[in-house]
Amino acid sequence: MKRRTFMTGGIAALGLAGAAWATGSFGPIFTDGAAPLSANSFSTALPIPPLLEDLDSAADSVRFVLQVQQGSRSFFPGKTTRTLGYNGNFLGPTIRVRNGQRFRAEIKNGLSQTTTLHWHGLHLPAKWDGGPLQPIPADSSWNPDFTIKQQAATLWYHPHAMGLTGDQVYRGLAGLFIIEDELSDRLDIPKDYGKDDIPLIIQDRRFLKSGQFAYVQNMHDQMNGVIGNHLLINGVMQPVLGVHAGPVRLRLLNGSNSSIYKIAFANQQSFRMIASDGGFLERPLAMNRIVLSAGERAEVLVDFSAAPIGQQVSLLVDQVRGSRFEALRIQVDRPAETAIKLPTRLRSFDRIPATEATVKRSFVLESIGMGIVGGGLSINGKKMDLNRIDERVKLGATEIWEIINRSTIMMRTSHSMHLHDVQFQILDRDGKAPPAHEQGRKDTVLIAPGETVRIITRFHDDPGVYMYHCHLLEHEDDGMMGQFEVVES
Ligand SMILES: [Cu+2]
Repeated sequence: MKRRTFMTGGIAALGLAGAAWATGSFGPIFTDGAAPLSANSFSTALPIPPLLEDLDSAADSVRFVLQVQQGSRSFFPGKTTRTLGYNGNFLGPTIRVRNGQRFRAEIKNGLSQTTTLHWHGLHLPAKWDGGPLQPIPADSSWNPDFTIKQQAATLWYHPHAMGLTGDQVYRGLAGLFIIEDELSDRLDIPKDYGKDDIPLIIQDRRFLKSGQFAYVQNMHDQMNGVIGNHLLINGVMQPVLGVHAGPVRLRLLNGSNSSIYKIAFANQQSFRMIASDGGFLERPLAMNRIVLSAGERAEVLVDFSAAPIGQQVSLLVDQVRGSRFEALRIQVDRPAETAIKLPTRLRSFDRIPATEATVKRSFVLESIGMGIVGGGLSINGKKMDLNRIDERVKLGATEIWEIINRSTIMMRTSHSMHLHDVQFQILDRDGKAPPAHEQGRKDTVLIAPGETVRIITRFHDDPGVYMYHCHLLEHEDDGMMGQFEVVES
């Protein structure tokens, strides 16, 4: 059964201002008790996004085609929801590449509006970043061409057009981007995609009674993000995944617009985290729950070796402000198919010393002039302006960025800071070293209300203009974004 506590805590946490907005028009949105809610009730097999066909026959290069298109899907019996997808109705195929390969793609925009395609987490030349500076107008194509220069990691792709990101992602535009390398080949871990190496794109949605998505409905949604009351895994509600009685690797993506998820098993089963946003950790970390903010990823290993055939384990996803969902049932349905001896060490990891940084910058995330024209969400008191470069970074520099979530009683929200082009390391949270699972490579980091997080990164190569922004997509679209230019000195 789904356990629903729709908006509990959410409204309470908002205080007076939130309550005032919340009494406005939530519109005809399905909530508790509104039937029909459960389309599937754990009868649908978890769909696995297919691996996108590489159209290039050479080993050292790949070429992909993605068609951005409109579609529809029935999330509820008798209701049709208008959706967007890449090469399909909702979400997109998984792109898998190897470090060192030349990467070419053709992105065909079949929509009636502009889109872009951003490679989230990829280190790449600025002109192929796919941010708001690289629009793909309706009925046109975009042909990125660059070399993968990055270690194995679970990344993703999604649109990033100015002011349209949240809406287009909500309607279905997102997919996984997996990089493999010699280390991921060598490690004795599950790596059979779709069998024991399972991608889980976790998202939530709200629907109107008509069956259409209920995207931003009011100012409350804009300021706090759109929090759904239905949970999707790989685009479906309440799926079932059959696994072997052995180790299984889950590649978790919080692909929601603005939710922060606490993810755990109903039986408190422990798992081992092996990778963060940008690749493998130094060693597997035993955990029994993990928090992912919007845009973050984690790879975890779950060992079902001791589970009897037929055992069922539920994956629970808690919205930090909102509902708890039984998101996925995992059923051990066959004997072990691999004899993997999970490693105790994954890789050596060189932490960037704070002393290497020559430049320190501060970024204050806050709301300004609430409710007035030009007000809303900002970074350092400024809203995103495509005609303004906010920060100039010298090519080759190592920098410390201090990110401050200046929350107020009126506007108390977490943010999810994302930098394009680079993977960074978290130096500290409010002056304290981050927990072990946050000590690996990161491109997105949760900043709690009132918290200050310091990150460090090297801006190696590739001059040009990139974005930094809050990955709560309603915040990003409201202007909580800026541009940094990597310049040759
Ligand atoms: Cu934010």
